Amino acid sequence: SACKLMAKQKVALECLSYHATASLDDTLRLINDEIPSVETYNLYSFKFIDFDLTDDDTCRATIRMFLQCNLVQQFHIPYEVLCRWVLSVKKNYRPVKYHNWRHALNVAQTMFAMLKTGKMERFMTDLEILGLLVACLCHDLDHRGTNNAFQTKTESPLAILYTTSTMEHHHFDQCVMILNSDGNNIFQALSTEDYRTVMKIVENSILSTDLAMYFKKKSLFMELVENGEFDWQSESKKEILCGILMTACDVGAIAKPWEVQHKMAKLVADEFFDQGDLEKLQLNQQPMAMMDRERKDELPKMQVGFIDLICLPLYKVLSETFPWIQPLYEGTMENRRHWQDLAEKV
Ligand code: 5BB
Ligand code: ZN
Repeated sequence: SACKLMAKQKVALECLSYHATASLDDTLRLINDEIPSVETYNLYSFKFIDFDLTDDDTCRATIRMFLQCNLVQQFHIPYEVLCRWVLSVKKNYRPVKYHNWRHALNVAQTMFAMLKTGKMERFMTDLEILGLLVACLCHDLDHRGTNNAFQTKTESPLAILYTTSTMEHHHFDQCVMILNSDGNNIFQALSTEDYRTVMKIVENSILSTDLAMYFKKKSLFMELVENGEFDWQSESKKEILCGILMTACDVGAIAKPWEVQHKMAKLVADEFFDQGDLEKLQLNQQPMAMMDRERKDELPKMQVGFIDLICLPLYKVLSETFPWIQPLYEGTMENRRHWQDLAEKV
């Protein structure tokens, strides 16, 4: 329709001024860098922390995960293209408080730890591993620090373009745009069939990070588990499994050691409060509790709610099916105790 076309052009115009891929200088610098070991960055651990890493380190850690999964050799990814792509992805995250490049890296690292330490690798083909890592790194591209409801309320061009899973569709769009930029296509050597398959995995996985999708996927997953499913090979079951894993990684901060979780929750809250301020100022609306600075005392209680409603049920069913990911469940339980203690003090 004319409306959608207008919206599309507005989004495209806005992206034209913002989007850029990595410079040759930065790419050459990364190519010539030595890539430290998995152990140097603690990449196998569910307790990985990015706080002490420099921006250069975050790129090297990303490359290390691709090398460690043997994806560069397996899919003939030219090393120069991989380096440029990582830098381009990083560049297309905005400096918002939580949904920034560091969050994308953390989600990808949690996926890496799930595949390796959590032994989920055995249920995945190499192509699926490639798709999942790419999806994790790209799943919040160009996030503006505001959620889907905000896009709808403000009638942003993005909300006109995509009425459901608005931001997630945009994250996938950005992912495709980067891949289609000169010298950035890490999938360039794939056969037509593999290319189609990996793009489908990336799309499904990114769209699955919409919380609205999660509740549907979780009940489908539970059904399969209750029916004693042990064969995850069919395409539809893989789709559900990948979607569930994406959510498990997306909320991975909730399972980190307490000091880290505490800091991360503050960042999430700060981003929510910024949206709340916009709602007050731009829309003259009273924001929901979660986004209202005046109600920051309720944070511990809300974290307990988030843990009970989303995180614990998810990690519980996952670790019952795949026992090696139990550390995520344990870590979340531990943090629940801390948040509950704080909630009782208010
Ligand atoms: C989440 C769903 N939302 C529509 C309403 C509020 N809830 S909530 O009550 O579970 C909630 C979650 C309330 C407050 C929260 O944070 C206060 C700082 C959170 C929360 N969400 N806490 C976190 O530590 C994290 Br991480 C998140 C995730 C934020 C991004 C949402 C992406 C969900 C992917 C499945
Ligand atoms: Zn995310």
